[in-house]
Amino acid sequence: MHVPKVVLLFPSCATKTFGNNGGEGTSNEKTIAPPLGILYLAAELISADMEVEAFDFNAEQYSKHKLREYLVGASVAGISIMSFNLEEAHSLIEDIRNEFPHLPIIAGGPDLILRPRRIEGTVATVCHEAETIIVPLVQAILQKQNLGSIPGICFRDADGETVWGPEFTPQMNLDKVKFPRRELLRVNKGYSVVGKKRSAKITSLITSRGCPKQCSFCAHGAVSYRCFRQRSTENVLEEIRQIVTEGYEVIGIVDDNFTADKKRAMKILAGIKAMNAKLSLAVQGRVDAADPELFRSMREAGVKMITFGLESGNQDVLDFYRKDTTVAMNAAAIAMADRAGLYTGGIFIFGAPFETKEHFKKTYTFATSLPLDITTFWILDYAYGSSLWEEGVKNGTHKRDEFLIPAGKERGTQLYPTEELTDICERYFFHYYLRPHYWFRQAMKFVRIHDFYLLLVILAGLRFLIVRKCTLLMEHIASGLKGMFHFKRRMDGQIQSVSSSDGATKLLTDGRITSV
Ligand code: B12
Ligand code: SF4
Repeated sequence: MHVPKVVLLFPSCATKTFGNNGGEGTSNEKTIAPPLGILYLAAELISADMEVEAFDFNAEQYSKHKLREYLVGASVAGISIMSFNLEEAHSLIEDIRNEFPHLPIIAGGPDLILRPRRIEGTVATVCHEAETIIVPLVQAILQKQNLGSIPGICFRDADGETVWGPEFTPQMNLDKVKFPRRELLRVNKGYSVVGKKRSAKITSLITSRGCPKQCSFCAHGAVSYRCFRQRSTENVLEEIRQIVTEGYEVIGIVDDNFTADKKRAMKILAGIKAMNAKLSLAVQGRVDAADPELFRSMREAGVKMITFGLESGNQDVLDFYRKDTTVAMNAAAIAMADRAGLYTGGIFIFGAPFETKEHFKKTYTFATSLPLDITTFWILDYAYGSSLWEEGVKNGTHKRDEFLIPAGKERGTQLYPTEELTDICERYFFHYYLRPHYWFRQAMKFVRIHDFYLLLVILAGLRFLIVRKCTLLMEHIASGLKGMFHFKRRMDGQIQSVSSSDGATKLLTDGRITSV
């Protein structure tokens, strides 16, 4: 009997962002978590007796040669799309169509949940969580049936019109969803927080979908049907037992808000502790859930690191983001987590419309006053699906088809231009880590909690800083060389003069360079 093979592909993401390496593979840098979405779908397809292969081009370098090799014998190809890999997804579809013109392609992913539409080159586009959709869809494609009865999808009919399937109802009981098939990714060992060679076997886990809060900059609600769904403790623990059996040593719990329900979180943590499995975990939490007992259970269960979205050291900014938190809560949560022996991460955002340099400085000073082990400063983005983005559309600062717009004076959303905000974030980032006090505190913490994981993360952070600083330095030198001939432009955009580095300005006629 012929067993159909479905090949699921996660395109590379050329924009180097947190957690991906511009599609260059794990050997140069690090990709920190596997794409769970396609692994969830793989579980459904396998249980319907199909063969599945899954590849993550964020973790291994993309090439057409590999694509050809991976797609041999495939009956259907599936592409996962985030807004950030949209361009790469389109070119991947084009490559598949060139190499395998008759292979049906389907697409889905967060970008399509946020912006439902048909993707050119596909036989069907899924605009929802697809666990209940994927099997009937693939079967219908293989049997050449009409796709019109499959909910949550769109496709092009014989007349070239886009047709939508019936309305989709999301799965409310997440315990019914099969566990993701992590073993399918060939690059399993490549996912790491500290680089490939020294890496432990790492994976991610999602115990709930959505978040009960509604911070104004956050798009999580929009990808999760604006509802908060939690898996039962037993169901989560069963998956963790499976993860342990598969030999994983590190789990990143990637829930939008793992600490939303403290009691449930504590039950899961107690269950992990009881497994005695020598796991290291990383979680994200909200400061309003801070509680010595919760943090102690985390530590006992093997949680090494907790990251908080602190956003700001200014109350007016926190209120603007509708965080429902205070600066004092931020400070208390970090101190508490640190005391519990957890490795602490804090994320700050710069760029609320009224934020001045005084605000930024206050946030930076606040950050340096906290026992934070990892701190990042990001520029505020107006992300599609967030309420800030919606308000921006209404106010005319951006259009509906713009999905991720950094704050900036250019758009009237900030007092300073985007580039200046980016520079401020970068400057504060380096200042933060170049303080002797920071390194002294890290050494003291290492002595206190005596955890080699901490040492590895610190070394990785140090390596990142050095590499980043060297890259910036090289860029600076390169732009300095270019700057030896500095072009001045007239208001109308024509080149008016060019000045050499010795300061002598050679005038130009008619906008052309006459002599240099
Ligand atoms: C874990 C996580 C990460 C991890 C791992 C990413 C990865 N490789 O998957 C890390 C930390 C690396 C990460 C990084 C980033 N992430 Co992230 N991440 C998440 C998070 C919290 C969970 C993802 C997850 O596992 N979801 C659970 C699975 C089941 O859902 P899913 O992936 O959407 O898959 C379902 C459907 O989309 C669909 N589907 C998916 N693929 C396919 C394919 C086919 C063929 C079909 C039919 C259907 C289908 O079916 C799946 C099952 O239901 C989500 C938020 C969320 N709640 O989903 C954000 C999210 C995916 N990330 C997001 C962002 C913005 C980023 C970053 C750009 C952040 C940054 N600025 O650095 C980077 C980009 C990384 C990259 N490589 O492109 C956004 C994407 C928004 C968008 N417009 O696309 C999300 C939605 C959060 C948000 N709302 O802002 N992220
Ligand atoms: S920022 Fe965090 S707490 Fe706020 S809505 Fe998003 S996921 Fe929830």
